[in-house]
Amino acid sequence: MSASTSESTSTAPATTSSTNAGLIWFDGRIVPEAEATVSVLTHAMHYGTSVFEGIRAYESDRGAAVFRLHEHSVRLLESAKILGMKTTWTAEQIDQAIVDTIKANERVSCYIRPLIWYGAESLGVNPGRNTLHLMVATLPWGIYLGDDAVRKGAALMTSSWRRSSGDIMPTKAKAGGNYVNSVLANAEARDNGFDEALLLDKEGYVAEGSGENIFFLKGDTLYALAHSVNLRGITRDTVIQLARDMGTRVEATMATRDELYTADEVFMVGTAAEVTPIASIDRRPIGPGVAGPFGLAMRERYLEVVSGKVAAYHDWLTFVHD
Ligand code: PPE
Repeated sequence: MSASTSESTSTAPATTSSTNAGLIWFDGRIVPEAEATVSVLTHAMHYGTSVFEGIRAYESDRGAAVFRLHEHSVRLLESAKILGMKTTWTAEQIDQAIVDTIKANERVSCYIRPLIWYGAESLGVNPGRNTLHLMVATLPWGIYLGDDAVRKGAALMTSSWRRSSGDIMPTKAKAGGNYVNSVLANAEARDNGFDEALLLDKEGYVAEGSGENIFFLKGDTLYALAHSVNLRGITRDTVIQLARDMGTRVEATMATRDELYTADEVFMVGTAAEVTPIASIDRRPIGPGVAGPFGLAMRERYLEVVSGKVAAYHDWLTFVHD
Protein backbone atom coordinates (compact mmCIF):
# COMPACT_ATOMS: atom_id res chain seq x y z
CA MET A 1 0.00 0.00 0.00
CA SER A 2 1.25 3.44 -0.63
CA ALA A 3 0.16 6.82 0.59
CA SER A 4 0.33 9.75 -1.73
CA THR A 5 3.99 10.64 -1.96
CA SER A 6 5.16 13.69 -3.81
CA GLU A 7 6.36 11.63 -6.77
CA SER A 8 5.10 8.55 -8.57
CA THR A 9 7.02 5.36 -7.76
CA SER A 10 5.65 3.07 -10.44
CA THR A 11 8.18 3.59 -13.22
CA ALA A 12 11.31 4.19 -11.17
CA PRO A 13 14.17 1.74 -11.77
CA ALA A 14 15.04 -0.39 -8.76
CA THR A 15 18.21 1.53 -8.04
CA THR A 16 16.53 4.92 -7.91
CA SER A 17 14.44 5.99 -4.99
CA SER A 18 11.41 8.16 -5.43
CA THR A 19 10.33 8.12 -1.81
CA ASN A 20 12.19 11.39 -1.16
CA ALA A 21 13.55 9.94 2.07
CA GLY A 22 16.65 12.14 1.85
CA LEU A 23 19.01 11.35 4.70
CA ILE A 24 18.61 8.12 6.60
CA TRP A 25 19.81 7.20 10.09
CA PHE A 26 21.53 3.87 9.45
CA ASP A 27 23.18 2.01 12.34
CA GLY A 28 24.17 5.27 14.01
CA ARG A 29 25.28 7.25 10.95
CA ILE A 30 23.20 9.68 8.93
CA VAL A 31 23.72 8.90 5.24
CA PRO A 32 22.04 9.69 1.90
CA GLU A 33 19.33 7.16 1.02
CA ALA A 34 21.44 5.82 -1.87
CA GLU A 35 24.12 4.77 0.64
CA ALA A 36 21.70 3.16 3.07
CA THR A 37 21.83 -0.21 1.35
CA VAL A 38 21.85 -3.84 2.49
CA SER A 39 22.84 -7.23 1.09
CA VAL A 40 20.35 -9.23 -0.98
CA LEU A 41 20.97 -12.03 1.52
CA THR A 42 19.54 -9.97 4.36
CA HIS A 43 17.62 -12.38 6.61
CA ALA A 44 14.70 -9.97 6.98
CA MET A 45 14.22 -9.87 3.20
CA HIS A 46 13.90 -13.65 2.97
CA TYR A 47 11.86 -14.37 6.09
CA GLY A 48 10.16 -11.09 7.07
CA THR A 49 12.25 -10.92 10.26
CA SER A 50 12.01 -7.19 10.80
CA VAL A 51 9.99 -4.98 13.10
CA PHE A 52 8.94 -1.43 12.38
CA GLU A 53 6.93 1.57 13.48
CA GLY A 54 4.93 4.24 11.73
CA ILE A 55 5.05 7.65 13.40
CA ARG A 56 4.08 11.11 12.21
CA ALA A 57 5.53 14.53 12.82
CA TYR A 58 3.36 17.59 12.24
CA GLU A 59 4.06 21.24 11.67
CA SER A 60 3.30 23.22 14.82
CA ASP A 61 3.93 26.82 15.92
CA ARG A 62 7.15 25.56 17.46
CA GLY A 63 8.30 23.68 14.34
CA ALA A 64 8.14 19.92 13.81
CA ALA A 65 6.33 18.05 16.58
CA VAL A 66 6.38 14.25 16.78
CA PHE A 67 3.17 12.67 18.02
CA ARG A 68 3.51 10.20 20.92
CA LEU A 69 7.11 9.49 19.95
CA HIS A 70 8.25 7.60 23.02
CA GLU A 71 5.26 5.24 22.95
CA HIS A 72 6.16 4.31 19.38
CA SER A 73 9.80 3.66 20.32
CA VAL A 74 8.66 1.49 23.23
CA ARG A 75 6.30 -0.45 20.95
CA LEU A 76 9.13 -0.95 18.45
CA LEU A 77 11.24 -2.57 21.15
CA GLU A 78 8.27 -4.64 22.31
CA SER A 79 7.84 -5.94 18.76
CA ALA A 80 11.56 -6.84 18.74
CA LYS A 81 11.18 -8.63 22.06
CA ILE A 82 8.22 -10.64 20.74
CA LEU A 83 10.41 -11.82 17.84
CA GLY A 84 13.17 -12.76 20.29
CA MET A 85 15.54 -10.12 18.93
CA LYS A 86 18.29 -9.28 21.39
CA THR A 87 18.39 -5.55 20.81
CA THR A 88 20.69 -3.25 22.75
CA TRP A 89 19.07 0.10 21.89
CA THR A 90 16.98 1.88 24.49
CA ALA A 91 13.71 3.60 23.64
CA GLU A 92 15.39 6.91 24.51
CA GLN A 93 18.14 6.23 21.95
CA ILE A 94 15.51 5.49 19.31
CA ASP A 95 13.66 8.73 20.21
CA GLN A 96 16.93 10.60 19.74
CA ALA A 97 17.72 8.91 16.41
CA ILE A 98 14.28 9.95 15.16
CA VAL A 99 14.70 13.55 16.31
CA ASP A 100 18.17 13.66 14.71
CA THR A 101 16.84 12.34 11.40
CA ILE A 102 14.05 14.90 11.29
CA LYS A 103 16.55 17.68 12.00
CA ALA A 104 19.07 16.41 9.45
CA ASN A 105 16.37 16.48 6.77
CA GLU A 106 14.93 19.80 7.99
CA ARG A 107 11.47 18.25 7.96
CA VAL A 108 8.46 20.05 9.36
CA SER A 109 5.89 17.34 8.78
CA CYS A 110 6.64 13.78 7.76
CA TYR A 111 5.96 10.09 8.24
CA ILE A 112 8.69 8.37 10.22
CA ARG A 113 9.64 4.76 9.65
CA PRO A 114 12.11 3.14 12.06
CA LEU A 115 13.00 -0.47 11.24
CA ILE A 116 14.99 -3.13 13.10
CA TRP A 117 16.06 -6.18 11.11
CA TYR A 118 18.32 -9.21 11.02
CA GLY A 119 21.31 -8.80 8.72
CA ALA A 120 22.95 -11.04 6.14
CA GLU A 121 25.49 -13.12 8.06
CA SER A 122 23.71 -16.41 7.42
CA LEU A 123 20.71 -17.73 5.56
CA GLY A 124 18.35 -20.38 6.94
CA VAL A 125 15.41 -19.72 9.19
CA ASN A 126 17.43 -19.64 12.41
CA PRO A 127 18.53 -16.01 12.75
CA GLY A 128 20.69 -16.77 15.80
CA ARG A 129 24.03 -15.50 14.47
CA ASN A 130 22.74 -12.57 12.48
CA THR A 131 23.45 -9.03 13.58
CA LEU A 132 20.63 -6.60 14.28
CA HIS A 133 20.38 -3.28 12.48
CA LEU A 134 18.36 -0.13 12.99
CA MET A 135 17.42 2.53 10.49
CA VAL A 136 15.15 5.57 10.61
CA ALA A 137 13.67 7.12 7.47
CA THR A 138 11.48 10.22 7.25
CA LEU A 139 9.14 10.47 4.29
CA PRO A 140 6.89 13.24 2.99
CA TRP A 141 3.60 11.28 3.11
CA GLY A 142 0.26 12.89 2.42
CA ILE A 143 -3.24 11.60 3.13
CA TYR A 144 -3.03 7.81 3.42
CA LEU A 145 -6.21 6.75 1.64
CA GLY A 146 -6.28 9.85 -0.58
CA ASP A 147 -8.10 13.21 -0.39
CA ASP A 148 -11.28 11.78 -1.85
CA ALA A 149 -11.58 9.02 0.72
CA VAL A 150 -11.28 11.54 3.53
CA ARG A 151 -13.75 14.03 2.04
CA LYS A 152 -16.39 11.64 0.79
CA GLY A 153 -15.70 8.73 3.09
CA ALA A 154 -13.79 5.59 2.11
CA ALA A 155 -15.29 2.47 0.57
CA LEU A 156 -14.38 -0.72 2.45
CA MET A 157 -14.51 -4.30 1.30
CA THR A 158 -14.56 -7.28 3.64
CA SER A 159 -11.45 -9.17 2.69
CA SER A 160 -11.43 -12.81 1.74
CA TRP A 161 -8.16 -12.95 3.68
CA ARG A 162 -8.73 -13.47 7.40
CA ARG A 163 -6.63 -11.69 10.01
CA SER A 164 -3.86 -13.95 11.29
CA SER A 165 -4.67 -15.33 14.71
CA GLY A 166 -2.37 -15.10 17.70
CA ASP A 167 -1.58 -18.81 17.63
CA ILE A 168 -0.17 -18.49 14.11
CA MET A 169 1.51 -15.09 14.09
CA PRO A 170 2.43 -12.67 16.87
CA THR A 171 -0.16 -10.11 15.86
CA LYS A 172 0.85 -7.62 18.56
CA ALA A 173 4.24 -7.23 16.88
CA LYS A 174 4.62 -4.82 13.99
CA ALA A 175 6.73 -7.44 12.24
CA GLY A 176 7.49 -7.31 8.52
CA GLY A 177 6.26 -10.86 7.94
CA ASN A 178 2.88 -10.12 9.54
CA TYR A 179 2.24 -7.49 6.91
CA VAL A 180 1.96 -9.98 4.05
CA ASN A 181 -1.56 -10.47 5.45
CA SER A 182 -2.20 -6.71 5.20
CA VAL A 183 -0.61 -6.40 1.75
CA LEU A 184 -2.81 -9.19 0.35
CA ALA A 185 -6.00 -7.78 1.87
CA ASN A 186 -5.27 -4.22 0.76
CA ALA A 187 -4.36 -5.32 -2.78
CA GLU A 188 -7.54 -7.37 -3.08
CA ALA A 189 -9.63 -4.37 -2.01
CA ARG A 190 -7.83 -2.01 -4.40
CA ASP A 191 -8.06 -4.47 -7.30
CA ASN A 192 -11.81 -4.59 -6.73
CA GLY A 193 -12.20 -0.81 -6.75
CA PHE A 194 -12.40 -0.25 -2.99
CA ASP A 195 -10.21 2.05 -0.89
CA GLU A 196 -9.31 -0.35 1.90
CA ALA A 197 -9.91 -3.82 3.31
CA LEU A 198 -11.80 -4.86 6.41
CA LEU A 199 -10.32 -8.00 7.93
CA LEU A 200 -12.34 -10.51 9.96
CA ASP A 201 -10.96 -13.19 12.27
CA LYS A 202 -11.57 -16.90 11.69
CA GLU A 203 -14.95 -16.72 13.52
CA GLY A 204 -16.17 -13.71 11.53
CA TYR A 205 -15.60 -11.03 14.15
CA VAL A 206 -14.23 -7.80 12.75
CA ALA A 207 -10.56 -7.38 13.53
CA GLU A 208 -9.16 -4.26 11.85
CA GLY A 209 -8.21 -2.67 8.55
CA SER A 210 -4.99 -3.60 6.76
CA GLY A 211 -3.30 -0.80 8.70
CA GLU A 212 -6.00 0.81 10.85
CA ASN A 213 -8.15 0.25 13.92
CA ILE A 214 -11.92 0.72 13.64
CA PHE A 215 -14.56 2.74 15.50
CA PHE A 216 -18.30 2.89 15.03
CA LEU A 217 -20.98 5.18 16.34
CA LYS A 218 -24.45 3.88 17.23
CA GLY A 219 -26.83 6.26 18.95
CA ASP A 220 -24.87 8.31 21.46
CA THR A 221 -22.15 5.73 22.07
CA LEU A 222 -18.84 5.44 20.29
CA TYR A 223 -17.62 1.85 20.07
CA ALA A 224 -13.89 1.22 19.87
CA LEU A 225 -13.50 -2.12 18.16
CA ALA A 226 -11.58 -4.47 20.40
CA HIS A 227 -10.02 -7.74 19.34
CA SER A 228 -7.08 -9.57 20.81
CA VAL A 229 -5.47 -9.97 17.36
CA ASN A 230 -5.40 -6.21 16.73
CA LEU A 231 -2.41 -3.99 17.05
CA ARG A 232 -2.70 -1.92 20.23
CA GLY A 233 -3.16 1.25 18.25
CA ILE A 234 -1.77 4.51 19.56
CA THR A 235 -4.27 6.47 17.43
CA ARG A 236 -7.09 4.32 18.82
CA ASP A 237 -6.02 5.19 22.34
CA THR A 238 -5.81 8.87 21.35
CA VAL A 239 -9.28 8.89 19.80
CA ILE A 240 -10.80 7.20 22.87
CA GLN A 241 -9.32 9.93 25.06
CA LEU A 242 -10.36 12.75 22.73
CA ALA A 243 -13.92 11.39 22.47
CA ARG A 244 -14.23 11.10 26.26
CA ASP A 245 -12.85 14.62 26.67
CA MET A 246 -15.50 15.80 24.18
CA GLY A 247 -18.14 14.23 26.46
CA THR A 248 -18.88 11.17 24.29
CA ARG A 249 -19.53 7.78 25.87
CA VAL A 250 -16.95 5.26 24.62
CA GLU A 251 -17.10 1.49 24.97
CA ALA A 252 -14.73 -1.19 23.76
CA THR A 253 -16.52 -4.01 21.95
CA MET A 254 -16.19 -6.98 19.64
CA ALA A 255 -18.44 -6.75 16.58
CA THR A 256 -19.56 -8.72 13.55
CA ARG A 257 -19.68 -7.15 10.09
CA ASP A 258 -23.47 -6.68 10.20
CA GLU A 259 -23.11 -4.49 13.28
CA LEU A 260 -20.90 -2.22 11.20
CA TYR A 261 -23.35 -2.25 8.27
CA THR A 262 -26.06 -0.88 10.58
CA ALA A 263 -23.94 1.63 12.50
CA ASP A 264 -24.68 5.34 12.21
CA GLU A 265 -21.03 6.01 11.37
CA VAL A 266 -17.82 4.04 10.96
CA PHE A 267 -14.31 5.45 10.81
CA MET A 268 -10.80 4.06 10.70
CA VAL A 269 -7.83 5.35 12.65
CA GLY A 270 -4.08 4.89 12.49
CA THR A 271 -0.91 6.91 12.38
CA ALA A 272 -0.90 6.89 8.58
CA ALA A 273 -4.70 6.99 8.09
CA GLU A 274 -5.21 9.52 10.94
CA VAL A 275 -9.03 9.57 11.18
CA THR A 276 -10.69 8.42 7.96
CA PRO A 277 -14.51 8.32 7.72
CA ILE A 278 -16.07 5.28 6.03
CA ALA A 279 -18.94 5.84 3.57
CA SER A 280 -19.69 2.23 2.69
CA ILE A 281 -18.81 -1.36 3.51
CA ASP A 282 -19.36 -4.07 0.90
CA ARG A 283 -21.32 -1.47 -1.12
CA ARG A 284 -23.81 -0.94 1.73
CA PRO A 285 -23.96 2.75 2.66
CA ILE A 286 -23.10 3.51 6.27
CA GLY A 287 -25.77 5.92 7.51
CA PRO A 288 -26.49 8.21 4.54
CA GLY A 289 -23.39 6.88 2.74
CA VAL A 290 -21.15 9.89 3.15
CA ALA A 291 -18.46 10.87 5.65
CA GLY A 292 -20.39 11.30 8.91
CA PRO A 293 -20.35 14.44 11.08
CA PHE A 294 -18.88 12.72 14.15
CA GLY A 295 -16.01 11.18 12.16
CA LEU A 296 -15.29 14.48 10.42
CA ALA A 297 -15.34 16.37 13.74
CA MET A 298 -13.02 13.77 15.25
CA ARG A 299 -10.67 14.07 12.28
CA GLU A 300 -10.56 17.83 12.74
CA ARG A 301 -9.97 17.54 16.49
CA TYR A 302 -7.23 14.96 15.95
CA LEU A 303 -5.43 17.18 13.42
CA GLU A 304 -5.61 20.14 15.83
CA VAL A 305 -4.18 18.06 18.65
CA VAL A 306 -1.32 16.49 16.65
CA SER A 307 -0.26 19.87 15.30
CA GLY A 308 -0.01 21.37 18.78
CA LYS A 309 -3.01 23.66 18.59
CA VAL A 310 -4.44 22.41 21.89
CA ALA A 311 -2.14 23.10 24.82
CA ALA A 312 -3.89 20.51 27.02
CA TYR A 313 -2.44 17.74 24.84
CA HIS A 314 1.12 19.05 24.49
CA ASP A 315 2.39 16.16 26.63
CA TRP A 316 1.79 13.96 23.59
CA LEU A 317 4.18 16.02 21.48
CA THR A 318 7.95 16.06 21.17
CA PHE A 319 8.93 19.46 19.80
CA VAL A 320 12.01 18.63 17.79
CA HIS A 321 13.65 22.04 18.12
CA ASP A 322 13.11 22.58 21.89
N1 PPE B 1 -3.58 -1.98 12.90
C1 PPE B 1 -2.60 -2.28 12.02
C2 PPE B 1 -2.55 -3.64 11.42
C3 PPE B 1 -1.65 -1.31 11.69
O1 PPE B 1 -0.68 -1.59 10.83
C4 PPE B 1 -1.75 -0.01 12.26
C5 PPE B 1 -0.76 1.05 11.90
C6 PPE B 1 -2.79 0.24 13.19
C7 PPE B 1 -3.68 -0.78 13.48
C8 PPE B 1 -2.92 1.56 13.90
O2 PPE B 1 -1.89 1.71 14.83
P1 PPE B 1 -1.35 3.15 15.29
O3 PPE B 1 -0.58 3.70 14.16
O4 PPE B 1 -0.54 2.85 16.49
O5 PPE B 1 -2.53 3.96 15.60
N2 PPE B 1 -0.33 1.01 10.56
C9 PPE B 1 0.87 1.70 10.19
C10 PPE B 1 1.41 1.22 8.87
C11 PPE B 1 0.82 1.77 7.64
C12 PPE B 1 1.61 1.36 6.40
O6 PPE B 1 1.05 1.42 5.28
O7 PPE B 1 2.78 1.01 6.51
C13 PPE B 1 0.70 3.20 10.31
O8 PPE B 1 -0.41 3.70 10.36
O9 PPE B 1 1.72 3.87 10.38
